[in-house]
Amino acid sequence: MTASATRPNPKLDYTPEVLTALETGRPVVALESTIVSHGMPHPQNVQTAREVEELVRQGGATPATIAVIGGRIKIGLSHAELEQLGSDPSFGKISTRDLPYTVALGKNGATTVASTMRVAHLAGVRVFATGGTGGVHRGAAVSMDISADLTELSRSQVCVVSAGVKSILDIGLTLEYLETLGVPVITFGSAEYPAFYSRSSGFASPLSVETPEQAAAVLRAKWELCDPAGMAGGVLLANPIPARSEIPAAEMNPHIEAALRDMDALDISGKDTTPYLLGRIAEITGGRSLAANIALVKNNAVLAARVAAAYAGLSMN
Ligand code: PSU
Ligand code: MN
Repeated sequence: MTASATRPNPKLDYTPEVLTALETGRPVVALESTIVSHGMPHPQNVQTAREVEELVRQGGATPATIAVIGGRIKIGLSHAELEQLGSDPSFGKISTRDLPYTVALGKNGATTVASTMRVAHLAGVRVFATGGTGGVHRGAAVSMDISADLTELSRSQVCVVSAGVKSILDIGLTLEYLETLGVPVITFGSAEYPAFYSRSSGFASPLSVETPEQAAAVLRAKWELCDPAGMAGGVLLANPIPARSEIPAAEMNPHIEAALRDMDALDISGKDTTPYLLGRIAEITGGRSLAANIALVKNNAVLAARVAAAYAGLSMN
């Protein structure tokens, strides 16, 4: 049996460990960088990013944190680059639309779920762990604020492991929109779609699996059977926060409502919405939401490593 190797894309900068893993068909897990630059305060952000990378390694996969530095697209970051990402304010939040500009003008950028998916696809990395994805914002019927993360899920061949979407978004409309886009939404070990800080959202998950092997089999069926060459699209694998770390929805919802009111009063909109709300909710909850956020990201990294390992095993025959 020979593992199916991926040839490196000459336009991307790989760390040696990621390059070796891809060339030998070993499992790799992509990690995003907006969560580091805009999702958590320094220094917990860099500390968490390092611990997440270590958990991926312990799970038998190679971590590839993705960012743009000086216009170069990085697949895997050095220790120093990760520290720079977490502390240097020149790393703007860049979504898919911003990638060409950031590359062409030689700038720094922290990639969102959408742009990390696009880059992972270009690099041949099929599994990606994050905290939460973007979605359809509350009031989107007027603001039209729907995250490009959803569009990209319908384009790039990547499995995104997330803890669901938080109720700063309209969870029901987010699930509707993903159905329209043809994106499989699968919850790991639960019939209910999770709400990031809380295991429960009140919405049934469209699909569910019980093992990483089942998730990997869905990826193979999607990409090798149902999406023949030329067609694309990802899979959203939702992973409920561990029970010991969750903040129940009934407790969380008033805090989220308060943060949304504060945001309206400050007239914040567009790409600043999600970073503002994450920061404000951490303030309101006295850091409890941050602890939950860190716990769920780690939990997602562990599952992503298991899925990547199972998928690499399936691709070997
Ligand atoms: N949700 C989180 N933490 C995050 C984000 C979302 O719980 O850090 C970040 C991710 O990078 C995601 C982005 O891709 O916010 C979505 O932003 P927008 O809603 O502007 O598309
Ligand atoms: Mn938006």
